[in-house]
Amino acid sequence: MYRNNELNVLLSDVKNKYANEPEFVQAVEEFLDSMDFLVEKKPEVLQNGILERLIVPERIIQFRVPWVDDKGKVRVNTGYRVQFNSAIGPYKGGMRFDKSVNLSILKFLGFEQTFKNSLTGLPMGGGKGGSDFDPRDKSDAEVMRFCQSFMNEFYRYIGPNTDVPAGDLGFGAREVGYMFGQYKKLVNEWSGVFTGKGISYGGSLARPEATGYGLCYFAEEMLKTCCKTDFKNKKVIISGSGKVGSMALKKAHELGAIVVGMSDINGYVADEKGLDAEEIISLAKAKGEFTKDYVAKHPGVKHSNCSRDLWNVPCDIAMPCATQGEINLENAKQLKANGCFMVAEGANMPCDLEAIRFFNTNGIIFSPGKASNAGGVAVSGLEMSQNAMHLSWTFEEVDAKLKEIMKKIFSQCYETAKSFGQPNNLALGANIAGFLKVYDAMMAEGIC
Ligand code: 2IT
Repeated sequence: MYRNNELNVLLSDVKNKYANEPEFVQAVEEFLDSMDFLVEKKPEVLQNGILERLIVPERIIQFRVPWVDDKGKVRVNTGYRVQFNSAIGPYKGGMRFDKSVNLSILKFLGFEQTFKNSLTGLPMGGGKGGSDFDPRDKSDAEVMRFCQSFMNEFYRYIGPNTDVPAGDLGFGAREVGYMFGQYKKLVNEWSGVFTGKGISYGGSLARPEATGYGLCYFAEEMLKTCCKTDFKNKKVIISGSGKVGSMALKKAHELGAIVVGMSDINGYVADEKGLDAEEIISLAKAKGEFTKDYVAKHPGVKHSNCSRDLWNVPCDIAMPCATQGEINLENAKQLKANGCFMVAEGANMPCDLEAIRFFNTNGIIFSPGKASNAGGVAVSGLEMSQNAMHLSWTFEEVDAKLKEIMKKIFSQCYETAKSFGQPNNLALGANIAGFLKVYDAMMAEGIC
């Protein structure tokens, strides 16, 4: 129950209306938890239907994507783009290709993206899209035909100043390339309409590293400011061996952490002396997964074929980098019992609401993905700037800017939480700081 009754009514409306969208309802509830503190200090936030407008996407596009597989059979998937909020800039956010994709997941991701993008300080609105197409068991030619068919409809709704998609789960450089190529053909214009592009056609250096590196830069600030320590000799566990997890592993290792456990879709491996980071990174890069090969090469290593069991491995710091819904209350309690004192989200919403509330009331420093994984979209924003200026920055230049942005995001979250009498509640800080910029813009732009 919130102290503010309007928020109670709003939450119960959201729960009724979107009962079949559990991920979206979780994202809204987590956000309203913070709004309860804000409206006490700034009741005008409840005027002009700002919260009611914020939780409804400005536009949802849904379309048929027919394509022909390698056997000549016609297949059909659904394509989506949720254009959530454009108050502070063009819609910006990734595309997810996975069997699980549905509107609940894309709406939760688009909603969170709005505040994440606001926190970066760059002019980007929030959006998310994708398809229930699974690229993992498809040939390159099938993926290309699918992407071309997708773009034959999608090109009408995007543009460098309208909506700039990028990658997410199941959507990497290959998919960006095919989509970008088809867009260029249809519109007859080269523009920075996608980010995460290859370096040869306008991509930014350090974009592949950005989310994982940014997560570690953010975590460094948490360690320094909230825990008066650093990464050196801290035991870290990381879930997920995709782009985010493997780059977080690389940077955490570089900063002196001992990565004692890591998972992929097939299970996890653990070694209290530290895993071989270089080997994992090269396996993960080649195949997107590593545990089976790692166990074969290191027969004595502790492992299980249940990825979620990773959270039973004793650690100081946990970095969930796989996907939503990885850590529940039981996992959170186990982490605490084993001595974990910090959880930094690299994925979007990997911890459920009960787990987050447990961390915040049991002395575990927690950062929400919308703050600590913002490095990816931040470098996407830098890619848009480079494209607009028709120039390219060096890796070092981009990395330095990324670090600066992550530091600024941390201090916004930290200072905001403190000013609301909730020190170290970085989720509250992220929600309020991310919201206020969007709020100001929406107020200035009138009711639209
Ligand atoms: O969740 C995310 O922030 C992303 N998938 C990156 C989005 C982007 O536009 O780079």
